[in-house]
Amino acid sequence: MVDGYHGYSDPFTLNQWQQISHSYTATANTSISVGLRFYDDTGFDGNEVVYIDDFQPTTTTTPPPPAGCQNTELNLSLTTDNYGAETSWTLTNSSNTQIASGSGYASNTTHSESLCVVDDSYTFTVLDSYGDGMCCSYGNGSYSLTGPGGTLASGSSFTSQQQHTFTIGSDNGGGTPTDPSQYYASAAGLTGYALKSQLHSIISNHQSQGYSAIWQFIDQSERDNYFENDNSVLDRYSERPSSNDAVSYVAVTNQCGTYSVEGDCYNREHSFPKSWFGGKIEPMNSDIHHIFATDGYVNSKRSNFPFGEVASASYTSSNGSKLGSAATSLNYSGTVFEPIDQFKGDFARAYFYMATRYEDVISTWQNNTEYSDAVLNGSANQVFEPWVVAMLKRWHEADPVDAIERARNQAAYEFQGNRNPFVDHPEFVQQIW
Ligand SMILES: [Ca+2]
Ligand SMILES: [Ca+2]
Ligand SMILES: [Ca+2]
Ligand SMILES: [Ca+2]
Repeated sequence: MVDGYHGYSDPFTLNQWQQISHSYTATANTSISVGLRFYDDTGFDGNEVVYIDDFQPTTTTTPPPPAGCQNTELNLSLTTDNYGAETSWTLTNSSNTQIASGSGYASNTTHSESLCVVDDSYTFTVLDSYGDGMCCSYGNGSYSLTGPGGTLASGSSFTSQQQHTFTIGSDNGGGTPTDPSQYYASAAGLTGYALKSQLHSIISNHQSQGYSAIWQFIDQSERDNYFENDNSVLDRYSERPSSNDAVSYVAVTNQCGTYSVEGDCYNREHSFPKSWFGGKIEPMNSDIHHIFATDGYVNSKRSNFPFGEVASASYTSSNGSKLGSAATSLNYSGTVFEPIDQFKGDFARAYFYMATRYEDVISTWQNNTEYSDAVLNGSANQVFEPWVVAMLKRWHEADPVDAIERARNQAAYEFQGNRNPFVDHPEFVQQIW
């Protein structure tokens, strides 16, 4: 015996094998004696048969600490919440090979780790096995991964997982996020419709995930982590930003379904109505940048009417979204739907995205319906009728980009592979329109 007694069997587990192990760190090359003891417990009268098999001493050599990283050193700092065991992470390279990972963390503790990586593109994924992220209902966990060029990935509040992509290369001083710093490089210096066309090239290679995957996006990334901060579905037609919601949706459970009143279920709203682009045509029909989780009933009230400012409402949702006749200041007469101020800019930037992503096909869409004609002007560059340009710019300026939209844009990028340029660079709107 070199280290006392270790590794007891469970006396209540009978008639089956139990594995018992103990590791011992020797201070020098030496011989070690291993002994086994059998205790007389209840029911053990000295005539029992005990089998011992597969005794396997193994040696592990701990490598000496590396004498400094010869490539690029990244530093991970991870602070767990009250459920540290739920947190894990992986780092994969451009061949999708996992090169580092971590799990099994103690709760409410901070772990620091240094990673030595070669030049490549990487995906850093943080996972939460329970699906409630690392913050802030049960403690305040967070993580950040930094390289010589600054922060490559950071976060705290998410659901099941959060992913970050970045590139380590000698040309950029050792680590910059792929998004969005390099994303718009080819548009540098451009303005006007030349800028818009270049943005079109940059964002046009996205991979449609299909309309059913929109449910998954909502489940993963369209949650209220901002207002009630209760992880319910963030529904822009029912959310009351400064008071308690009348309607609250549990992700997945409350997917539509049929509805007869507001509050019955949430669905996938094409903020840019699908009839305007000819129906269920991909990739428009499943493009997450203009599809939002909204109350099914309110969505049906909105129908395919243009967005606008309402003079006199015939219907008002629980958060004040209105359907009614257009305000005279709008320079449009007809029925319009007016979202609340908090989300007007969100929808405006979704429209600027549509005008840019689909500039190669959008000029014919005004022929599809009465309302697409009311909104679109038949051009590939300006895209919108003058009253719409004026209104969207007004909404864009009055409701600037916030953390909700930034997080959604990043999630959309990870979901389908392209970004909304007007969330990343709000100044592009003025430069183009
Ligand atoms: Ca809410
Ligand atoms: Ca609220
Ligand atoms: Ca907003
Ligand atoms: Ca028109």
